[in-house]
Amino acid sequence: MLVTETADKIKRMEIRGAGRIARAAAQALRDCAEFPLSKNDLGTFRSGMQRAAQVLVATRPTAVSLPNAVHIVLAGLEGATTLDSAREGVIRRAEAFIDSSRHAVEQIARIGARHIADGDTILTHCNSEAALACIIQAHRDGKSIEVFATEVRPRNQGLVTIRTLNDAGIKTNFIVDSAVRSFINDIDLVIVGADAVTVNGAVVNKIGTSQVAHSASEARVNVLVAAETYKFAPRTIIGELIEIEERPPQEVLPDEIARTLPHVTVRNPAFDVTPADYIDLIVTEAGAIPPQMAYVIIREYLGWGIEEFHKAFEINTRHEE
Ligand code: RUB
Repeated sequence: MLVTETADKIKRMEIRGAGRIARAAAQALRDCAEFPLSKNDLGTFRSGMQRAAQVLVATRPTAVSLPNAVHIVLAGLEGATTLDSAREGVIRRAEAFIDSSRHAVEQIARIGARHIADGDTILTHCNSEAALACIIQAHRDGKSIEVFATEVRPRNQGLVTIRTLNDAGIKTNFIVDSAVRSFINDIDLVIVGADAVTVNGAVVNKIGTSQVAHSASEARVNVLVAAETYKFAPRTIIGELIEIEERPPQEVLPDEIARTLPHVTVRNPAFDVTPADYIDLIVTEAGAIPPQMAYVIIREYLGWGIEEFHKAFEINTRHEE
């Protein structure tokens, strides 16, 4: 698929969910690397790949999986001295990323399922491949479980979730988002996914996740986040904030109604931030960690330590002098 086509599908949310977005971007870069060039030289290839990366990263600002995936794939350009080796580097990196992303979900499912007990009632919010994989694995392991799934206004990702759970044969209750607190005392465990995990263990996920986690914390229900290591945000080490995507108001209120309400402004943030205090465990493919250990993942699995940032800063400062 062409880069512009993939970018368009991500923007329109035809491809959605942090893991799927990351794999689609990697696949688009892979296909782009194979594309014949008008000028067959390494410089043209490099700048073409950089431009493609920018187009993909600009589609949705919150899911850190997207720039992380692009960064991992473009590392295939490093050290390449010929066009062929650069092409091969990008293709190899992209395929390896897609493969490892799928394996990561399988591994998260195995680890996450261990934290689900026979007889548990689980609440999930939005549609997370990683979170659902844990729930489905527990069901496959023979545990008797029941799920509460939220509707997820305004884009109704809950419909995708209940279809998947239904197809897996899991007993599921479908509730509106505002009913979470009414049912929280029936819940044993909350499992959600993540679009980004910051260095201090806060989790950015679908709008409403923080309300779910707050209710769970108040009711002493454990909250488990299923997140691949490439959803951890390296630049939060230097205090960079995760941008929260604000989507079109028409998703919430149709224009014909909005037009009759000139004093009303519709706000439509797509994600929110759940502080580490409300999270018990983050299940990654490398193991289950308390949120406070997020830095270890950023350093050991993504290879970004504070020293790298210091080095980068020194270089920048020298340039500015
Ligand atoms: C999707 C969402 C999901 C995370 C994790 O939001 O918030 O919980 O992306 O999903 P949207 P996964 O529908 O706006 O993309 O585990 O599949 O990566």
